[in-house]
Amino acid sequence: MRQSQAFIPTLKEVPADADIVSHQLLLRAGFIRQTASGIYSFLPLGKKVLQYVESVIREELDSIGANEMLMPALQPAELWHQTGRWDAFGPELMRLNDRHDRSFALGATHEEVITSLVKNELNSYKKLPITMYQIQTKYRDEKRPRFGLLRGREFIMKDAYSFHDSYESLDQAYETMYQAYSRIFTRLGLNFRAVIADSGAMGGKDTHEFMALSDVGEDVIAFSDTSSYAANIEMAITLDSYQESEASMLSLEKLATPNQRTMQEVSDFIGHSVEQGLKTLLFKIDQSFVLVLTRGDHEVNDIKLKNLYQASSVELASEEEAKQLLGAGFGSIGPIHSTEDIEIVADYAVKYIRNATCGANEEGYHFVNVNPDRDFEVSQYADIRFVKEGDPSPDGNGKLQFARGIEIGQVFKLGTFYAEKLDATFLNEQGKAKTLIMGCYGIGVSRTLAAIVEQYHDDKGIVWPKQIAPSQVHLLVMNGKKDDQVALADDLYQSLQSQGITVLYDDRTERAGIKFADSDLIGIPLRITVGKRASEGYVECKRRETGEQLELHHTEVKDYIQNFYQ
Ligand code: 9G3
Repeated sequence: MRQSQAFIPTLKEVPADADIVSHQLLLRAGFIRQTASGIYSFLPLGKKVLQYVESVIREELDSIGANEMLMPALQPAELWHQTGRWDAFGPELMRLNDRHDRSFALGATHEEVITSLVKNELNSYKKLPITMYQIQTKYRDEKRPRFGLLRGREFIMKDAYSFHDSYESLDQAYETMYQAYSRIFTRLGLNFRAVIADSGAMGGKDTHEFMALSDVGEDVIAFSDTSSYAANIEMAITLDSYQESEASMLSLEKLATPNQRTMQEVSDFIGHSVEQGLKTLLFKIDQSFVLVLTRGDHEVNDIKLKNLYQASSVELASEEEAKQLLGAGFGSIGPIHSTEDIEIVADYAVKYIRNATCGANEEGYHFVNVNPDRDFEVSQYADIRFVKEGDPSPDGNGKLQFARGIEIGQVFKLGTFYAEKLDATFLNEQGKAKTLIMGCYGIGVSRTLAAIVEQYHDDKGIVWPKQIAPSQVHLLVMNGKKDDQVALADDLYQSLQSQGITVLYDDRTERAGIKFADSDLIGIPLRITVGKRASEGYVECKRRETGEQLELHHTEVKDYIQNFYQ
């Protein structure tokens, strides 16, 4: 591609409304432009990189026998009514009416479409298992689109769906797809972790998320520093390696603790560590109140609470409700109370606390020497806390560390949720109609592109990994007015391309400084500069990543490039 004919509008300045590096650089290097909030155009260089990312995905999915197809973005509302998701999803699901006033969803995902398609076309166990995938534009009307391609309202996703006659078959497909994802993200050069995740509203059981490690990631993951254990923080667990305390139980006392509200304040006031405190929170789980207890230094994990109760809603009660129910505000509530019995659920760590402190359900008073099971009854002990850095890894191997990640892929075992709703069955060997079992698998393609830039850049611009750079060589001619330079550069442009090497040729009449700055921004791994020594046939070769450069005779250039890319 000649830059004199190319559409690569680079920017000198950092755009004001871009807060993360990948968003800034993709704009400045002329890869994308925002059309509306959360909606982007991919300019030529951005489209090229997108193509390479997609080709890696296609190769790996085709190699495991998945069938590429393409489904419509316009989805009839009826399908979403059948699965109950038309109402389950609110404004995030973009909807429109056609000229006959029939309702459609703009596809946020395609479980409904693919399941209804398979239902009508596939009816025998002989045709199972089968996996279909597409690389297609998705629409989700995010409340706060931000971070460029990382959280857009129109984005490109590879979504795959597998259909099975048994859970063993689903397990195999899940494992195969998991391995394919690992190969994809490894080939794309990403530093990623596959983490145990929460299947949430998706129903289904197992699910893993593929996280590209990055400080701008929205998710927090916990992983062992010495083993392969890794989980989304919502799901991360630790070894309940609490030991029985030898301390003997002291007698319960009520102390005045004026104006002491937080665990830290009360603990300091009483004179013991915050681990000796009993944190009491009043939750509304579905419609009933539950007192939730954790050790003073732990945090309640509402996802674990939700999964424990299989609840559809879990939220903190208001201070008003706490006062009505327990007679005190948040800083003074506790599990020892006289009101009608409220269920008490406690984290395992609470079981082993001796002589703890907790609110006395009276403003400005706390109990000390509180002992669970003696002074109050716990309906059930469970793992309901967030793990902390340094907690033992649940496999007993190492300690947990935290990192932030960008979710670039997820694999789900869906089970029969959609097939039941859409009555998608197949005839088994005995000729009996059975409900299809499904898996679904996503990769955020445009998000992955941004995650790569987050992991591959320096202070001058993007530093593309070799295998997905918009071209292999960036060829610059220093002075477009010098015939010998232009002649040599033109000759190299033709000869390299004839060898199948992709070249971005900066043949513009810009001055050298602009060309070098743009080249650093765009981030092509290898730069060939034709300058003063063109008359002797020599060019300069510079590696973008390391800055290493050397003079080469133009006859050596091809081998050097092929060497660099093999
Ligand atoms: C919606 C909207 C947003 C959504 C969904 C539906 C997330 C929705 C979960 C998935 C699960 C898998 C197939 C590929 C891999 C991920 N956000 N999810 O279903 F209507 Cl507005 O998309 N789908």
